[in-house]
Amino acid sequence: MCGIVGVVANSRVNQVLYDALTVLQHRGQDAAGMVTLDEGHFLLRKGNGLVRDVIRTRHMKRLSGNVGIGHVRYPTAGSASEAESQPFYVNSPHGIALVHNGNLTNCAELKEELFRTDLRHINTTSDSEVLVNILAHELGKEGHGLSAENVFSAISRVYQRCRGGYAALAIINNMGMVAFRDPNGIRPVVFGKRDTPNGPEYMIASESVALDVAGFELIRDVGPGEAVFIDEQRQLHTRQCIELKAFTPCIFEYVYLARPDSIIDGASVYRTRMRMGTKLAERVKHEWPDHDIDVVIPIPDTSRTAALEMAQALGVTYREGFIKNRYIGRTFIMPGQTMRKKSVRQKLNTADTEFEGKNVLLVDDSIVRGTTCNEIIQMAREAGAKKVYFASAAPAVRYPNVYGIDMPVAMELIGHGRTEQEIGDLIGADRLIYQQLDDLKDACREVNPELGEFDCSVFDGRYVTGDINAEYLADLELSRSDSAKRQRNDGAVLELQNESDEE
Ligand code: PIN
Repeated sequence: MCGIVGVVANSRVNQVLYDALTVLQHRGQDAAGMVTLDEGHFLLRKGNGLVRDVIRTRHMKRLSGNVGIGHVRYPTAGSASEAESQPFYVNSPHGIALVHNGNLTNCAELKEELFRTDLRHINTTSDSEVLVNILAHELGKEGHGLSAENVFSAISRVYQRCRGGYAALAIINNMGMVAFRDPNGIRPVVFGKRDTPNGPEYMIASESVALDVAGFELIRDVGPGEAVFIDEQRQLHTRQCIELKAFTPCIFEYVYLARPDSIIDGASVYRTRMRMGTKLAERVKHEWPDHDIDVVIPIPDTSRTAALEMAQALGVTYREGFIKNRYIGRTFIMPGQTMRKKSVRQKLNTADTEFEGKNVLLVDDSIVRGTTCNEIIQMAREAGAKKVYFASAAPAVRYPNVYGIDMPVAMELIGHGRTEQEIGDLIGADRLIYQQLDDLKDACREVNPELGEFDCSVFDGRYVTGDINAEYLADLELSRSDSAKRQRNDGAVLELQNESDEE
């Protein structure tokens, strides 16, 4: 998962971009970067780390220009190396800088095509480098002077070639900025406007919260298979560039990825999480009418919204029993179960009074690997709980994600191939309550009735793009497992050291 933002303004954009990136930081903490365009020159700063660590005052001083794009990365495809931080740049045609959130599922074929047919070399394992080259190649076919029409016809061909879930933003030198979103609308991206005495300014971003902080008014989401182009004269052009397929936005954005104060595809993320809590309470009432829950305790932060609603609907006390250390330092990328366990106790502590002698219902947004909830249940018992029940605001995560969320591979998911009973036993809960998938979908649809189907692949294993087979998933297993990451990160650590040596 990554965060992207772009601004076309009438004055320097570096600060607006920086602020937006910090607001999108929850979408990725591994790398950050920004490109601005000043009188035909692209100015770039990117690297591994948080926004505040990568982009310093000395960099801001040279990031001049009224147009720019920014990125925060959580690695999905490719490695976590410095070379794969974004934006990516290609010099031909025109000069293009691009940021991307998502994952191209046909990346290997595209890379091959780029090399053999389009005569373009890809120097990293990042699918974003592939995407910028595909866009460049298609724009190149449009010739010299580019109009909105040329941009749209190039994007139509990008949509025909690129499969998967992706939201991307590109600056085309001397032309403007273009945003596009995969034909299923899996990854989110919105755009908004603010008026200034010198004319309108536009922001395009992964989440509406970025627009809010900078005073841009949300216009709407970029539609699936649509393109939004803002030209040099600050004229906004939009076009449906490929026949509308099934619109299936990623439901996991509502579960956990997005900030609660964002509006995604017309639905307040906060409100959807409230409904998830109500639905969970209904399930308890229906399946366990004689429950003996004394207190509902959220596992901070995301689950608070659902837990509070759940407690209210059940008529049970809500208590903050886990306190999170807000000042915890950056934990370097440490795959592996032992480190994960240790980091839970560094992050969370119990307020024992809220557990002693009580039957507690702990609520989390989801259960992925099951390692942290296992640890948390033990902590609740050590704090004196009589019984520890566990509720997940999302259904069992059973399948890997191929559309840009850094989920573990199937064998690392506690829900893969296991029944709810088996999962409950493994995490050590006295009872486990999962959200039902239809209830989760309804929780979102009740907030925006125009929402229909979703990409729910991590829950139901149905990959909406129709191109995912066993072979693809086996390859994913090889490249994304904990051990594969450990090998790659050895390299990444070296690069981090090089960076600090230089500065
Ligand atoms: C919590 C986010 N949320 C917590 C992410 C843990 C799964 N995990 C998914 C639960 S917060 S595990 O918003 O960052 O506070 O099942 O993999 O152990």
